[in-house]
Amino acid sequence: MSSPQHNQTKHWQALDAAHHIHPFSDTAALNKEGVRVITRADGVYLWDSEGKKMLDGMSGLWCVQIGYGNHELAEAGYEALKTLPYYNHFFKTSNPYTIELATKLAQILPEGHERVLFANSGSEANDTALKLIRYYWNLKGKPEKKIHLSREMAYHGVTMAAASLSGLTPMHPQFDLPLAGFEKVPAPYWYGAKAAGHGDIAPEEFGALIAQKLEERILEIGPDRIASFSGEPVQGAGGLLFPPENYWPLVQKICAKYDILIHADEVITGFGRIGEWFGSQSYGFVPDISTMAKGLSSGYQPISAISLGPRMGDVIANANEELVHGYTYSGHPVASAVALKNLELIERMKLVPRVKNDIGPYLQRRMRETFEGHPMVGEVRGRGLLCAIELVADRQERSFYPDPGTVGTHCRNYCFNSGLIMRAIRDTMVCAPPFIISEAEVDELVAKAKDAIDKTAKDYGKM
Ligand code: PXG
Repeated sequence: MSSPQHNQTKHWQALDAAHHIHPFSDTAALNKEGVRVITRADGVYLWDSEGKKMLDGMSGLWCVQIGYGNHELAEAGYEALKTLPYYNHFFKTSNPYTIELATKLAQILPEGHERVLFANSGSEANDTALKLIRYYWNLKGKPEKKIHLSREMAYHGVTMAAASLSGLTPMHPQFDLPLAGFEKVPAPYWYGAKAAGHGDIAPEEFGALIAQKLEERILEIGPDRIASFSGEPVQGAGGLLFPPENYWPLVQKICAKYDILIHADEVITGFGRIGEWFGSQSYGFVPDISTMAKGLSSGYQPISAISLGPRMGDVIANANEELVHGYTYSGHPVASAVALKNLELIERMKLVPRVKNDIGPYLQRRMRETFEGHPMVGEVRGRGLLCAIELVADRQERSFYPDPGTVGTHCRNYCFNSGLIMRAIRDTMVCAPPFIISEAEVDELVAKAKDAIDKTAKDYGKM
């Protein structure tokens, strides 16, 4: 450690500026402004190095399901660190934490998902999933099935393949992506349908239309060339896009018709976020392969997993040859121990039914009644503990502000100042609080969001 100086925060900011490049940040601009140094967390709250307390409406980056400061999780990690801080699974070896975690996952995963592989992040899990999909088709004697379909505004991570799979276009030009073989189809973003020229279309009609666009694209490319369709059950970083109820069942039918594997990216929707263990269960479809991270360990350790349904699982497990893939830290014992304890705690504390029947509906009701008729709010949408508030230029026309992100950032700054962390995605304010949030804390979140949105509306002449 460098020696602390009179102003500890300024000292840290200077060192951070000199030596640390941040993800998804304009380095020069950030260095000029100075980072906020987060020093401590407990429950749903964070504290920075200046002692400012903030309600974390985002569970970090959509991941701290169980809330901060859980001692049982800390102790599970400490025990594993003392007992077996590291060993791998390459040399015909395994460890009890990872074996038990894989078994626990098989119990809670969608039916037929009996086998899992481990990795260390959502991006790695998605990269692995794409490799396994390619391998599956090679084993099946269909090597021409190589194209991966995914959706506009999808976020699947940042590795070469996961970024190629992502449909948020700003992620591509800096790195000459997407790679060849990645094709996009439209997203089932109903609120944006009018602005996109679909008129006053009803949600179910729109769900059917967007599913039909998928089928049209499959026929254009040729089903024999398509390996997989990837999708987040609810698109997260793309703006919390909840598909109409008929969308996923239709997608499942279309993929079955053309023999295309379905990959569910459950990195945000997994582990109870929208009221079932997995988002595919909430939306009534069964994936061939699922990827998960974040809530698997409540973010306490970096760990992710890839689960295989019967179709892929049987073929890959019975290939009778070496699977030439795996990371040094696949199934890390400490991360596995923490993830296992996390799943046990989520179960013991009945957090998934709490999100579904209790605190989730409470948040949704409070948000809707608070923003009903608000002059700047086009729509409040959500499910479980995911909620989005769409800030719009004209509610009747459902039209957006011309420079997407400006109003959102303006509002987010008000949130920060009042001690509430919410994300702004374009001009949509989103929250995804920890599952242990109390009703009083939901009230605080909603009141602070209302205050920030009112102030923004005033600044933009809406109130
Ligand atoms: N899939 C989904 C659906 C995600 O949300 C990833 C994959 C990649 O996971 P890793 O662990 O590689 O980051 C994610 C990650 C944001 C934000 O600003 C969202 C994510 C990550 C960083 C920022 O909303 N999601």
